[in-house]
Amino acid sequence: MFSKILIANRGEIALRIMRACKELGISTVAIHSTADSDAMHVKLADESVCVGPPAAAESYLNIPQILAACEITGADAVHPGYGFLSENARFAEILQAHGVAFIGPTAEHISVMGDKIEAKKTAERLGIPVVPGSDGAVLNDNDGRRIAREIGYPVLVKAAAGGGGRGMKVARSADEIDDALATARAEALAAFGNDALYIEKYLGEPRHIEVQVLGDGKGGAIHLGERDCSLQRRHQKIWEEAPSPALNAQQRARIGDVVVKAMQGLGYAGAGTVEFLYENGEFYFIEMNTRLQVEHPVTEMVTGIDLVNEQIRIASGSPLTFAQEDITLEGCAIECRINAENPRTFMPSPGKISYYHPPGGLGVRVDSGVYQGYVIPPYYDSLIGKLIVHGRSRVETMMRLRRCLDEFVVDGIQTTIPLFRELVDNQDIANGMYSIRWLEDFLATA
Ligand code: MV4
Repeated sequence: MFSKILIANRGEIALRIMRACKELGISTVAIHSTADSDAMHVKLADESVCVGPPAAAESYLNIPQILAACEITGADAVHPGYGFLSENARFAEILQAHGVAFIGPTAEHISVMGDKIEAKKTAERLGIPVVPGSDGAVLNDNDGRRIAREIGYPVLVKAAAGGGGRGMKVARSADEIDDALATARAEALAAFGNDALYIEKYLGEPRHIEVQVLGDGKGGAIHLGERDCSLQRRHQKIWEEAPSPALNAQQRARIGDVVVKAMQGLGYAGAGTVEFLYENGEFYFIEMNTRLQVEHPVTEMVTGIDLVNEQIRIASGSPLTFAQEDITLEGCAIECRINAENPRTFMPSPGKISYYHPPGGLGVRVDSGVYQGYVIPPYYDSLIGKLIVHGRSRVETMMRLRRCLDEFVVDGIQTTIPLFRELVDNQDIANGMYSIRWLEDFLATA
């Protein structure tokens, strides 16, 4: 087992990872920018190293500085959290070359899943159902037109280097395909320096359902059920829940089984998430995330399993703590992302938290990196915390969530809490009847 872990992240996720380290008896090193000297993750770590100025490119993404911090402190492993360097294959490789373990999958698996065309080919080869579409990259505009005609309109043009919705264009008919290809290609080149495109049948109103997996890197893998992350705005999830209100036990077992077999075939190591669009009772693979995700706590609440603890054990070469038959899903968990933003416009709202009172009680978890008197810097993601509520049924969880939102006080800045107070009282949300389009429609009309 590792003796000292450097956490290459900030905010609530850095705290989350430190808690797992502490329970394993592992000492912790925080890194921080000059803007984060007063951040909670620095206060809670055993040691801390300043790695650069406020801009993430020069601090939290600064590989030479992070390597130096490992060397200075004698850290034997790095946990990257989410975002920043978490899906950077080169970072994983460089660490290993310097004798520091990367707490995550192999650089090879990060790299394969980072290329959405490679990821889709790999998924298909491993028996995962994919969205009907081009067989690999579109060669040129002629090829694109032919493929779109064969798939049948509407189609979606996607960037191989994309993800998170960037470089995507819908073509509703043959009239729109040339424009979609040209625009997507230009956007992909500008954003990623890679203009490779692929085409898929466009699904109109799917749900976003993702399956959590753990692999031991030796052909062993288990799944921990799914999360429904359909409630999002501009590809930013705001509400996630487990289990999905749209699935029954048979559907869950079927997709879980497919994903586990694929991860066993891949020899996947660590925590991963296989993302699907779900429409008319069918699952279609879109992407795989090779990191711990923001919304991992809802899975922890319904399974009772500490995913970060498992990640650390796996990276140190230990076997999985659980077999598939040990995994049972208990009740329902919902996560609300508390962002320092205007709850209507989503404009960032950094500044001083003049008063802070988080909710508590049975089935309540608040993962946050802030405290009363803390000044939220303007340089980073606006996520300041997550409210995760667990109950025996979805109805109980919703009642508890409403109570927690009433109890939660964050003064001095704007937050998304008032939006969640609306959602928890909405009939569609109460019924679990929502697709990936629901929130944007709601915001446009409410
Ligand atoms: C799609 C789709 C509809 N049809 N693919 C958006 C981000 C990227 N990860 C995949 N995305 C989508 N792919 C086909 N063939 C709709 C989306 C999509 C979406 C997916 C998941 C969650 C939210 C979304 C919001 C808009 C579009």
